[in-house]
Amino acid sequence: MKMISIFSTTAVFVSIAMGAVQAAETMGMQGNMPNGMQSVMETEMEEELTFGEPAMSSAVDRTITVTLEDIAYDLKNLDIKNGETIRFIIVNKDEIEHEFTLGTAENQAADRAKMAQQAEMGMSMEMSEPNSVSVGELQTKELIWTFKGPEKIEFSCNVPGHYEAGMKGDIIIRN
Ligand SMILES: [Cu+2]
Repeated sequence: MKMISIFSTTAVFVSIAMGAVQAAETMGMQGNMPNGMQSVMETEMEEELTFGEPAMSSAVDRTITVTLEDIAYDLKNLDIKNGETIRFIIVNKDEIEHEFTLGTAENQAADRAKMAQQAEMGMSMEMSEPNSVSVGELQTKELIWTFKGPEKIEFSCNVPGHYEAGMKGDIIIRN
C-alpha cells in the first residue's frame, strides 16, 4: 500500500510538472508564435504594391548598380519614368546581410515591423517578396522592376536598425 501510495504521488507530481511545462509551452506559443505568425501573415496580405511589378530581363530599359558598404547605399535618390523597367544590380561589400526593398513609406514601415518581429522570433530574415531581395555578405543579386507612377516611393534595407542608420533613399516615379 505504501509503495503504491508513493508511486501515485510521484505520478501525480510528474503529471503536474508535465502539465506546467505544457501550460508554459502553450502560453509561450500563444504569447509569441501563433500571434506573431498571424500578424506576419496579415502584414503580408495587407501589403499592396501600387508602384509597379517585377519584370523579366528582356524588358529592361536601364541598369543601375547599387553598392552596399558600411551599412549604407552608394545611391541616394532616383528619378524614374512611369513604365520604365530597371534592373538593379545589388552588390553587398559588407560582411553582414542587407536587403534592397522597393516600397511606399507604408510598405517599408510594415516590412520593418515584420523583420523586427522575425528577428525576435529567431526566424530567418530571408525575404521572398517580389519587391525585395536579401543580399548575403559579399553577395551580388538582381531585382528587375517595372515602375508605375506617378508615385513617390523608397528603397531601403529593413534589417533591424539599418534604415535608421541611413540605408534608405527616395525614388520619384514621374509621369
Ligand atoms: Cu542593411
